Amino acid sequence: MLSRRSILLISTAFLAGGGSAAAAASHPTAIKMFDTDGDGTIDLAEAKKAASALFARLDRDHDGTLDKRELAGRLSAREFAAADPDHDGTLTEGEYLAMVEARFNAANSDGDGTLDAKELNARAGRALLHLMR
Ligand SMILES: [Ca+2]
Ligand SMILES: [Ca+2]
Ligand SMILES: [Ca+2]
Repeated sequence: MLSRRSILLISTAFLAGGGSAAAAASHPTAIKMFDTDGDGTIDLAEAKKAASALFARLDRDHDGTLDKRELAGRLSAREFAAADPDHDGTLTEGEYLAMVEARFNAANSDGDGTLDAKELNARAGRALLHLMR
């Protein structure tokens, strides 16, 4: 259990580009943070609500879009280009939430419409969490 947790910490820190490994350490806590209806899983509405709150927090100049500087390494250049179909160098909240929905669906490997702790712990689940906190 300890070694699996260590691997998770290392890979999460790697994905975050050297971001806070401590903040990403506990996925049961992540569920508690975002599970507003208290059913023990994250549904798409809960994921989008958290992502919207993060979007607002990251939008430092309050122009309603996120540029690469505001995203501060959350997305790779390739991910940014894929999320920015009009190539204007910024993401609207709609573009951001479309990416959240795609990552949510990728993470929901059993197709039941919600993410449990196991799904959030998987690679696709961790990629989703980068857009939520
Ligand atoms: Ca829930
Ligand atoms: Ca902005
Ligand atoms: Ca699921």
